[in-house]
Amino acid sequence: MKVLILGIDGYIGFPLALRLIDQGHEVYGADNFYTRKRSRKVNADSAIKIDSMNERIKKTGNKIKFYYGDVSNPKFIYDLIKNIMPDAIVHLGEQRSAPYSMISLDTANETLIKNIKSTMNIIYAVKDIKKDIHIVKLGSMGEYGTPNIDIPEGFFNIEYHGRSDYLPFPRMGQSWYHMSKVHDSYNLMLANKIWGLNISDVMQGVVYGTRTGEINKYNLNTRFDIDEIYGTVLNRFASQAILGIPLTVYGQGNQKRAFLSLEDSITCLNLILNNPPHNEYRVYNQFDEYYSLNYIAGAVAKNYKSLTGTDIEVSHIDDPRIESQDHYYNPANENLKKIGYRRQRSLDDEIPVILSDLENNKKRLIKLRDSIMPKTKWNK
Ligand code: USQ
Repeated sequence: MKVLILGIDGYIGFPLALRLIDQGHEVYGADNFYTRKRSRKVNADSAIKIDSMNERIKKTGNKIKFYYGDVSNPKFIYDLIKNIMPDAIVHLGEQRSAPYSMISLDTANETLIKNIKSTMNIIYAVKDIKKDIHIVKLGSMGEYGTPNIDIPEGFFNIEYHGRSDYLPFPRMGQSWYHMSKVHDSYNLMLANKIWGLNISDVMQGVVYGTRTGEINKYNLNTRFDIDEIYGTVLNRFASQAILGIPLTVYGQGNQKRAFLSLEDSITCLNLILNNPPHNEYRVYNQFDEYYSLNYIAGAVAKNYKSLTGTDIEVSHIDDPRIESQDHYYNPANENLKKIGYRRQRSLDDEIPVILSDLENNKKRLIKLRDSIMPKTKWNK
């Protein structure tokens, strides 16, 4: 396959590129290094050192063809697709932080407009240039929010006032970032309805981990964020354990979220690429298991204790977000299982590896200490 990865420099994009070149696919990638730049803007950085894109490509034996550019620029996307004529596009090139989108009107607009525009550019370019391209779009489990009923994969049967229909499941994002993904999903759904585009919309949970088989093989790290803006919860807890900071559980910690390891995330995207839909808008809920935040904090503390013999404190700090604290949560993830997904790495497989990688990067972690406590508040 010829695969174009938009956002190839990111946490998921780069390990996915390594997996695909390892399997003999032709890999093309685009990025404008937005996350590298924005992360520095909020005085943060990857806690694990990453190479420049040039160095990365050299270490793969020049197997990736890279284009520098912004996916929210229509001309860039049209030229890219005309040049490459890919079989599949994996769109990971969006602003991906919920807290960043909540800093100000500027960052909210930037997130909404750039994210929605980038997906629209892809939709139109695919429709105009090569309609059979498989669009794999990274959405978020957070699009659904936390309804008091089971969460299906995208659609559900509903009866109302004596009539029934099969409709999109309500989307109730809890940040402007998550709402940008909701808008993307509706736009993709419409693009399939009117032009028959082939779309896999991936509702991904929170990803954790530092490694995949190919990261080890090529000795090439992916970025790892731990700050309050770009760091996600389990990766942050692991870095706090190494720094000896009490783990920052927001609020009561009974909030439940869907999780999967980096290795499993790459495996799922690979399975999705190998199972393209035909004239279909297909939704995958991409996660392995769901856990409460208290459970995740407990798992990090337990693994830290068994590695070092030291107890780590779990603190409950004021929740900077507006989110349900104690709620029902039961999402389905059957569609990935149907195409062959089986968990490869569990929490207890992965947490010791993360802790050991972070211990080896302790000097970098110490420099990032000030970026850890949450400053971005939803109600400000
Ligand atoms: N949380 C803490 N302590 C922390 C950080 C976060 O308790 O130090 C809590 C949050 O309040 C939230 C949960 O952990 O309830 C998840 O937060 P997160 O920052 O790990 O994840 P989130 O903001 O939801 O976004 C991340 C990625 C996003 C992806 C999403 C999947 O940044 O790109 O779409 O995970 S999901 O969470 O399923 O929506």
